Amino acid sequence: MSEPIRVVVTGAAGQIAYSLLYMIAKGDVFGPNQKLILHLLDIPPMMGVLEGVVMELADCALPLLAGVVPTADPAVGFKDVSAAFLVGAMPRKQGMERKDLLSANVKIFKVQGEALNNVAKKDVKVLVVGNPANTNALICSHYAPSIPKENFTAMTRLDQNRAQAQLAARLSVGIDRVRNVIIWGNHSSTQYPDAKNATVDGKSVVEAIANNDYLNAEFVETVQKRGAAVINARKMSSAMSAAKAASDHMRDWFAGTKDGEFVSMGVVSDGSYGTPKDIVFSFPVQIKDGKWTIKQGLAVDDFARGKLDATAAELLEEKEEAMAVCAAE
Ligand code: NAX
Repeated sequence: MSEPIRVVVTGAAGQIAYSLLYMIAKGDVFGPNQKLILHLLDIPPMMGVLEGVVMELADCALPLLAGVVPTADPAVGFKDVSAAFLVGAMPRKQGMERKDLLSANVKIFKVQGEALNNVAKKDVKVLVVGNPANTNALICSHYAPSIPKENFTAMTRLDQNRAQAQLAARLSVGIDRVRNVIIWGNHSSTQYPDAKNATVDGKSVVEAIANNDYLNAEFVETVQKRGAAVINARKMSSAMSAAKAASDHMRDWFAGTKDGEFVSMGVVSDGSYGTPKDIVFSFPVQIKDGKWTIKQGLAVDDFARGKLDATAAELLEEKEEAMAVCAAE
C-alpha cells in the first residue's frame, strides 16, 4: 500500500460530487491499492451541507479513505493535491444570459487556477466538469502558468459514454463491444459525436448499422440533447452518469488506455485536424504513463469537417469573451 495521495473535488456539496466522492473513495479511479485524502471544496454557505457529506463518507467505512478535509478556502482545498476534479460552478439561473454565466464562471476558474498554481503539486492532473467546461479549463490553465498546459482537461466523457450507449442499443450488443466513439469539440450542443471511426467487435460501426442518415442526424442529435432529456425526466441534471464519466476520465488518465483504443478528452489544441490552436477542444486521445497524445490519422469526411469547424468557432468565441472578462478584472 503506497502513501496516500491528496485529491480535491470542488462543488463537493453538490449533486455530481455526491456520487463522485463515493466512486473515488472506494477505489474506482486510483485503484484498490491507493489510499487517498479527499479535499472537499465548496463555498461558505454550503459548509453545513458539506458536514453531512463528511459524516456519510465516514459512515461508508471505506478502507482506502485516509482523511477528509472539508473547506471553503481554495488555498487549503488545492494544497499538495495530485488530482483535481473541478465540478463546482455557478449554475445557470432563470433569465441569465449565456454571457453572464460565462463571466461568473470565468472568475471562479481564475481564482482556482491561481490557487492550483500556488499550492498544488506541479504534476497535478486537472479535470474540469463545471460548465462551460472547455473554456473554464482554458482559463484555469491560463492562471496556473507553473503547471503544464497538458495537465488541464475538460470532460466530454459523459458525451462519449452516451454515444457508446446509443450505438450499443441500436446494434443490440453489450456496451463493451462498441469502441472508439469520438466526441469532437465543445461540451455543448455544437459537439460532434462521431461514430464513423467506431467499431463493434473490431468491425466498422458504419457498416454494421448501414444507415448514414441515422448516424448523421438522429444519433448526433440524441447525444447532443441527452442532457436536456435527462433534465426533462428527472427535473435535475445528470449526476450519477456525470460522476461515472469523471471517474472514467481520470482513471484512464492515470492508468492509460488499452492498445488500439482511444477516449475523448477536452485538451489544449495543437492544431491537429485543422482546429485552431490554444483552445480546449475534445479530441480522441491515447494515454500512456500518465500522458495523453491526440490520436492522429483518423478519417474526417466533409460532413465531419463542417461540424468540427462549427464547434471550433464556438470555442473561439467563448475564449474571446472569457479573455475579455479576465482583462476587465
Ligand atoms: P450542483 O449545483 O448540484 O453543485 C454545484 C456545487 O458547486 C454547489 O454545491 C455549489 O455551492 C458549488 N460551487 C459553486 N461555486 C463554487 C466555487 N467557487 N468553489 C467551490 N464550489 C463551488 O451542480 P452539479 O449538478 O453537481 O453540476 C456541477 C457542474 O457540472 C455544473 O456546472 C454543470 O453544468 C456541470 N456538468 C458538466 C457536465 C460535463 O459533461 N462536462 C455534465 C454534467 C453537468 O451538467
